Amino acid sequence: MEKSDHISVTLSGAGVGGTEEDSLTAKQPKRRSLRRAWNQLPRCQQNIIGLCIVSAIFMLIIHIPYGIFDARRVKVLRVDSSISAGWIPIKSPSDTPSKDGILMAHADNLNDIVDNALLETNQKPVLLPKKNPSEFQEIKSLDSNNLDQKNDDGVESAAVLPESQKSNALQGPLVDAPNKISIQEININDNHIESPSVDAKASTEDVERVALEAAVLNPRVVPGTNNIAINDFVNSLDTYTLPQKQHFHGATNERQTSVIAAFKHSWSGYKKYAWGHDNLKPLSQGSHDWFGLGLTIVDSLDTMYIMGLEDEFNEGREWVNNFLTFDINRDVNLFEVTIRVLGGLLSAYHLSGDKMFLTKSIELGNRMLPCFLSASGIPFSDVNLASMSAHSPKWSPDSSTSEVTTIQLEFRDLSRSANISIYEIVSHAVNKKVHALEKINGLVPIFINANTGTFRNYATISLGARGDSYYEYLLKQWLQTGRKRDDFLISDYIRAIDGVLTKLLRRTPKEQHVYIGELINGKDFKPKMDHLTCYLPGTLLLGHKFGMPTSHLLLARDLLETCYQTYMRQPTQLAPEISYFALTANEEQDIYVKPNDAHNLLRPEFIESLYYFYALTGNRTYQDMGWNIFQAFEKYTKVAYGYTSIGNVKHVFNTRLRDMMESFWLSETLKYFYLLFSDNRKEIDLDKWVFNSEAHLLPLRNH
Ligand code: DMJ
Repeated sequence: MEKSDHISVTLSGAGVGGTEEDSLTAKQPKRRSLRRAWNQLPRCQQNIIGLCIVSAIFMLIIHIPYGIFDARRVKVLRVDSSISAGWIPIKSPSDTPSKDGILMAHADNLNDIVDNALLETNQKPVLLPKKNPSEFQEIKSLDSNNLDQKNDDGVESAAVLPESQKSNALQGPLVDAPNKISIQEININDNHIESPSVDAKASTEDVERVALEAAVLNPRVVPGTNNIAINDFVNSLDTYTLPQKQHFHGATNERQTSVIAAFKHSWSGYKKYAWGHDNLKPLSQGSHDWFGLGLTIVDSLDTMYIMGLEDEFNEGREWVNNFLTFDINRDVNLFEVTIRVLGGLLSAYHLSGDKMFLTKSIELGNRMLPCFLSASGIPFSDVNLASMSAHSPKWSPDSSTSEVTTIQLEFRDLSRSANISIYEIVSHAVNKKVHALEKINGLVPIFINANTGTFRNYATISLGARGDSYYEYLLKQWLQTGRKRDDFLISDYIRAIDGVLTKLLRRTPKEQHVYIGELINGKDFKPKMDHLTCYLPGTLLLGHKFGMPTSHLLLARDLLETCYQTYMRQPTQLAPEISYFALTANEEQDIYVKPNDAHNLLRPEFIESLYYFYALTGNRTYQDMGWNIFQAFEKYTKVAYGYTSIGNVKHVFNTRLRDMMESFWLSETLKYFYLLFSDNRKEIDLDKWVFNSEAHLLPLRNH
C-alpha cells in the first residue's frame, strides 16, 4: 500500500522573492549598522533586551515538547489516487473534502486514531449522510451519543418510567469480590501487554501452567485449593459481593405481548416434548441432543427473567439445580458451551442473585479448563467433560479463530464473580497470543492451530462463520474492563474495522448496497456475506457510543440497511443463511441467493443490530423494521408445538420446514425482539451491562 501524501514546507535562508545571492550580498552592511546601534544603547537598556531574549529562548524550550508543534493536529488526507489501492471513499458533507469531494478513511497512524477515537467520546458526532442508492441524504436522529434526544415522531425517546421502575436501575460497575480464600498470587488485572524480561515471562507462564494442571486434576474443588468444595466456597462468599437482584416489569405494549406469546409457545412445546434435552424438534414432537446439557433451558433463563416470566424461570431454575450435571461422558464444543451454558448461568446469577447459578458456573468452568492444556495455550475446540480430555475437532487439526476468541467475556466474568483467577488467566492468555500474531490489516484467518499457536496459511478471512465474534469480543472485552486507553484489544478492534473498510467492503454496482465480502485463501475477494455478519452494525454502533470513529457509524448504518434488504427481498421476508452480491452491472440482481443457502435457522443477528440501533438512537423506525420480520417468523416458522428452522426463504409455498428449534431462538432472537419493542429503550442499561455473543447479560467492571 502506498504511503500517504504529505504537505512539505521548505524553509529557505532567502527572504521572500530573493535569491540566495541577493541575501549574501546584503548581509555585511546590515550587520555593521546593527552592531553600531547596539553599542549606542545605554547599558541598562542592553541588560533589559538581553534578559528578554534569554527568557524567550527559555519559554520556547519549555513549550516545544508540550505540543506547540503537536504533530497530531495535522490531518493527512488521502486523495482519489488511493481508490485503486482498495480504499473506500466515504462521502461526508461535514468533513473537509479533498478537491473531488472524497475523504479517505485510513489508519496509517493507529495511535492517532485510538487517541482521536477516544477523544470523540465526549464530542457530538456529525449528522450522518444517508445512502439513497447513489446519493447521500441527511439522517436526522441517528445520534448515539445523545441518548435523550427526541425520536422521529418528536416523542421524547427515553420513555417516562414509573417511579418503581426507576428505583430498579440495574447495578453499576461491579467491584470485584475481595479475596475470601487466597487462591493464587497471580495478578489477573493486567490487561495490557508489557514487555517483561524473557525469564520473568517464562516463569509466569510456568506458574500458570502448574496452576492449570493442578486445577484439572480435581474439577470438584475450587482451583488452587486441595479440598474446598465449590458449594462451600460459594456459600462462604460475603453477601455484599453478591449481585443485586434485578427487577423487570413485563410487557408494556402489544408487540412485546406478542413476543412473550411466541416465547411461551416455544417453551410449552419444548416442555412437552423435549424437556431436559438440548433442542426441541417441533414437527416430529421429539428432541435433539448435541451436548446433553439441556441447552434450551439454560439458554432461556435470562430471557424469562427479563420478560417477567417468573413461573417459567423457576421451572428452569429447578431443573438446573436438580438435574444439570457436567459429569457426562461426551465431547462438547468449548465455544458453544461457554457462550450458551456458562454465559446463561452467569447471566441468571447476575440478574437473580441466586448463588446456585454461580456454583454451577464454577463446576462447568473447571471442566472446560483441559482445553487450555495445549502446547501453545490456544485452546482445543472440544473437551470431554467427564474424562477431562481435550482435543482438536474431529474434522480438522485446527480450532476456529472466532471460537477461541469468544470465551473471554464469560471466563473473565467467572473469575471476577467467584474471585478465582485461573479462568481469566487462561482465557486472557489467548487474547495475548492472538494479538501477537501477524494479521492482514487487522483481519484474522478463520483457523488457528492449538499446538503451534499460529493461523492456518491461506485460510479464508471472513466476518461470517468462524471469524465473526473475534471482532465482537475485542470491543466487548474492552467495555467489560473499564475502557482503558492502553488496551491492545481496542487498538486491535480499530485496526480490524479499518481492515474491513479497506479490504472487505464493497458496494453493488447498480443499487449501491454496502456489504462485507470474504477473502478466499486470504486474498481473493468473494462477494458473499453470511447472515451471521449482520451482528456487525449493532456492534459498530455500540462501539461508536463509546468513542469509536464516525466511519464506524457510517458503516453500521449502511450495513444495517443491506441486512434489512436481505430479508425484505425474499417472498417470505425472511433472510437466507448466505447472500451473494453482484460484482458487475451485467448481473441481473444486486443481491441473490443460491439454492443451498436459502435456509433460515431462526437466527438473531439482524434483530440484535436493530435492538442496538433502537436502544442507542430512540428511533422507532427500527422497531417497525423488526415488527415486519417478527410477523414473517410468525407466518412461516410457527408450527403447532414451537417454531422451526426452514429450508427455503425463497418460496412462500415451499418453505421446507426443517424440524428444529435452536436454543438461540429463545436466548437471542426473542430476547432482542422483546427489548427492541420495549417502550423503554434503556430497559437494559448499556453503560452497565454487556451482552455476550449469545445475548446473555454480564456486568461491566471498572477495570
Ligand atoms: C449463536 O449461537 C451466537 O450468536 C453465535 O455467536 C453465532 N451463532 C448463533 C446464532 O446465530
